[in-house]
Amino acid sequence: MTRNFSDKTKYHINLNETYGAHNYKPLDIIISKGEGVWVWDIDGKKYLDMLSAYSALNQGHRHPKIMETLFRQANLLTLTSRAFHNDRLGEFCKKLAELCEMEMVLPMNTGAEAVETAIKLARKWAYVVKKIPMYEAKIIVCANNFHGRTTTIVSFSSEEHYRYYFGPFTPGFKIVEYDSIESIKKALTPDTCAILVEPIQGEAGIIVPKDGYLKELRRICSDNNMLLILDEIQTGLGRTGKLFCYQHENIKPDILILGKALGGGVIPISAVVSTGKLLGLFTPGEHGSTFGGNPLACAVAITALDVIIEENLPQRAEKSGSYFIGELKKIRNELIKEIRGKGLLIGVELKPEAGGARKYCEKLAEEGLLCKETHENVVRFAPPLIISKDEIDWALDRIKKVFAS
Ligand code: PXG
Repeated sequence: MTRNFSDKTKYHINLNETYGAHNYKPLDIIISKGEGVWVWDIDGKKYLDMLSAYSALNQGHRHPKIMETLFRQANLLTLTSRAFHNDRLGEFCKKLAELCEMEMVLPMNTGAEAVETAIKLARKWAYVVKKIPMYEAKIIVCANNFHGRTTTIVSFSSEEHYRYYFGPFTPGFKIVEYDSIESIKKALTPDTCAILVEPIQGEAGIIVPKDGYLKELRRICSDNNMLLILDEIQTGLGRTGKLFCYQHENIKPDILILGKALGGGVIPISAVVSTGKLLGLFTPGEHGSTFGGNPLACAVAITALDVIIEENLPQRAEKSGSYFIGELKKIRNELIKEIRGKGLLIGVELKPEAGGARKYCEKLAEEGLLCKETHENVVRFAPPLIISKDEIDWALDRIKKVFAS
């Protein structure tokens, strides 16, 4: 960025770069406080958070109700491991299962862990129920997917940069084109046990498939005795204007993967949600995690879910999102290639001549708006779902200024 850094900012950037591994390239802002849709840097400059930690902050920063639960539970019990029961786990699983209109929940910590869990579950189902010969099960995934960073997950990434040095890779995945039913049909074999897909591809640049895609996926899975696994880690919990993105097409997955905003922007918690028949396939010892289902995270997640429902966050995302996209589309700038999204998951794709989205994000940050480029040419706007119309207008003034210059 072009601005002059304060000594405090320089000190922290230097510290982070000296002692922290360089696996990220963050904007040069040291954030030290957050509240609602706003964050402040260490010099007191205020910014509107238009990234929401990649949709982990749907409820906003430090939501008072979530914070109250955090403190109350922290004063009672934080961790037991799963060697014992705790008095928050069951309530959390019940609440989440009922919200999803499913039956059972397996809690983990991070998104990638939940994806790994879903993969293990689909494979066990393949051998025990579908009777695919041992270790022959295949899972169909889509090009340009993003499901996390573990070695198995990067094994089926199509992004060279995510996987190049990290082989040998886990076999058993087939990559097909996203938003193409034809390419799935061509990839089907008797050994295929599941399709794992994002209802909207977030990291690929907010790629919204054609209407009917999920419905077709559902049909293919049902017709071919395969599981539909939806990774709603980024699209779920209100982000796209429905509680879950699959509700736009009135379908249900066999396995639903959630993370991010499940922890209310406060604590990591993820979950695999499914039927009793499926999740019941795991027997003691086959899967687990020290922190998975810990009472602190479960208590926070219960309130995080309550906030989403009580404050009508899906409906608000729908309304604010249509307004926001509508206003963005009024911006006249020939470097903008496309504006797309659903609810408050919005991407502005720039033409290659624009010279990359990063510099726009840097200019927006100077104006007090935090967002992040995804891939080379897409600026993502994904504020907390609690954002008001006034705050969107505040953002639009700045976005217009940057895109007009
Ligand atoms: N699935 C989807 C659709 C995601 O967007 C994950 C899985 C993995 O979740 P965890 O909690 O393991 O990160 C994501 C994560 C990053 C990064 O810094 C991750 C995401 C988005 C942007 C950056 O690795 N999404």
